[in-house]
Amino acid sequence: MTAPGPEIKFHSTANASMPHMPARALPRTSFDAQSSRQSHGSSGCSRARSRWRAIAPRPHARAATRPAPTPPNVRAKIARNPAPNQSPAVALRTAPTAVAMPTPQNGSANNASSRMPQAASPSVGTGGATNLPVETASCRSSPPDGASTRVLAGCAATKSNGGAVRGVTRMTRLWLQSRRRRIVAKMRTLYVGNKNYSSWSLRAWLLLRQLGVDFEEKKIELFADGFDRQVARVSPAGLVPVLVDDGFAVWDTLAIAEWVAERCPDKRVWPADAKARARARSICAEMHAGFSELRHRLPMNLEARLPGVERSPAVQRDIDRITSMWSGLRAEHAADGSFLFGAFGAADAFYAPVVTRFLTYAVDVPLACAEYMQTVLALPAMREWTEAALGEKRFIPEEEPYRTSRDA
Ligand SMILES: N[C@@H](CCC(=O)N[C@@H](CS)C(=O)NCC(=O)O)C(=O)O
Repeated sequence: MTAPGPEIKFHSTANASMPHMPARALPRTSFDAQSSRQSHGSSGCSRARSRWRAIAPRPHARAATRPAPTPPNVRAKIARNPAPNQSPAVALRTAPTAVAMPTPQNGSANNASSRMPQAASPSVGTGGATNLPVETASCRSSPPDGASTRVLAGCAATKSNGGAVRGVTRMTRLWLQSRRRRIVAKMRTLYVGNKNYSSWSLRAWLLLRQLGVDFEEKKIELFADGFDRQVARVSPAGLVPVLVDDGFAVWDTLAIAEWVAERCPDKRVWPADAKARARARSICAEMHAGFSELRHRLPMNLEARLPGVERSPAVQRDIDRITSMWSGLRAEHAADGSFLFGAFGAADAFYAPVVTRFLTYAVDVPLACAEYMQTVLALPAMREWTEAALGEKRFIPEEEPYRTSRDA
């Protein structure tokens, strides 16, 4: 089997001499949550969820990860002088971050070095975003805006409270930021499936990697004995991808994209323009909820070349909708860059597995789409994923309606 290369077929140069493969029976694949539920019977959400409850953290486990309490004198000061628009209770809640900041008065990092790992260490399972005061710095170099300022409320309190916590030096801030970055890099984990087959994993992984978000990845082998057990440890939904950020699990690719957009506002998950942003969300939702024929009949399989697989009218309708969508968006955003909305973002990550499918099944596309496919395939992160996929040895029959082995 040849490695995927840029052999993209587009209308003007369609190669009629491609080897023709007989289409075999078309079982469903797992690349659709609904179909995988059907094919696995009871192996899905319900079993996974009861296991999830069984392994949920006990109260004492959560308590062990709480930041150290704010000293009484600082608590009193903060309660007397809450930040504007902040109740004393909120100021106090965010105080551990604020008081951990070094000050010119005490000339040291105070308790920062001992507190940082505690504040940022994984607190298993059920914590919400508001419990995570520090880690936005890990994927952002510029100050946050809008809703995200909430997570930096500790810093806001620092500035407006003055006294012992005013006047943090730039050097020290940078030191703290880089320290946070190192800690957080270890704490954000993306659980993915097999790279050759797992299209939803590719979407989330590509988005994070190409945007430069810090994370480590862990693979859970699809259709392996331990899959249900391993995935249930991190998500009640029983599917990959799952992003565990500081102990807080976010599952489902759309939710992961939104989480990253909120936590890392400098990473441009979505276009800056409101209408373009809405359109990008629309086509991601369309991918997420639709194109079921394409997904079932032409499952992602990066290392395979299957040019002869027959395409039903329903599959062709999905293909036509996608190529017309890509052509329209490329024409509209040509001046802004080479991706669907100019710069790379979630929309491109969501359609990346379609790009690979068009390559695997030698789908004939208009020139603008062929160019777009080249652009996606040339992304450093896409190359990295593809290389890893080609290095995987596993052949998963459940994902292979058209082959009996990797060499077939
Ligand atoms: N709607 C989910 C779909 C995730 C999904 O279907 N993942 C597949 C792998 S690509 C999976 O975990 N399959 C395992 C199974 O069905 O047991 C998302 O957007 O993340």
